[in-house]
Amino acid sequence: MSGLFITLEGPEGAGKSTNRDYLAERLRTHGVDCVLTREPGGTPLAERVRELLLAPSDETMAADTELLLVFAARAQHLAQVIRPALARGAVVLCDRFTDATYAYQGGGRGLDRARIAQLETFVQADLRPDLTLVFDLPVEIGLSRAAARGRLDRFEQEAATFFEAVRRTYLQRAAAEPGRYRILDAAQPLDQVQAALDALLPDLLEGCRG
Ligand code: T5A
Repeated sequence: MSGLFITLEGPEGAGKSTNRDYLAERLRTHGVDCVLTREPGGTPLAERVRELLLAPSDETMAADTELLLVFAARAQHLAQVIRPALARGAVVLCDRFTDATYAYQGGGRGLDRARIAQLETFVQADLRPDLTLVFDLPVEIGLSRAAARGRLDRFEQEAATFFEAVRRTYLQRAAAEPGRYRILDAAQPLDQVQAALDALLPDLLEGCRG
């Protein structure tokens, strides 16, 4: 058996977690076994790496350190959660995955994409998401949603130009591989975003059966 690997991506405050939960609820009403998880994180050890990545600190984190931590957490997450769930035939709904690395460490930090690709192959071998939902919205709307939650994490303290590069990278990657990505307009009211997800449901259920 082989499950379905769905990732949810987008800039800060795009509604990924909210819509991951919504999608899981819809799929479960059709009897689908869903595993909800997130990156960085998803296992106790990987969640500790997440804390290192997100905590503001007086010591500047080198971009390479950030990149390696992200992939270290991912290796653990794949081994403990994602691969076992897919092997038993579950649908994995993951809030961020390697597209975020291309967007944040590649687009935002300016790291060489070829080096990210090397680590991607090293850590994942040939595993890639079956479907990636990109929740796209103007940077200022996402940041204001994130700011409404209170204290900003290390990434959220970046300048708007960083997040413009993040957003651009997601859109470029989606344009380059349209078969894997669906772009949703996340600036719309939540009920409209969720209506767009409902429209994807028949194809998703078909994918679960296939
Ligand atoms: N990161 C991650 C990397 O740099 N490299 C990597 O490889 C990976 C995997 C943490 C950080 O790690 C970085 C990127 C991130 O900066 P995260 O916690 O997933 O990753 O990142 P955030 O984007 O900060 O998560 P958020 O929780 O802020 O955003 P979500 O999940 O997109 O948004 P959500 O669902 O929590 O919604 C935010 C708020 O907006 C409201 C919600 O109710 C909530 O209050 N909302 C809406 N309001 C109005 N209209 C809508 N359509 C709305 N949708 C949601």
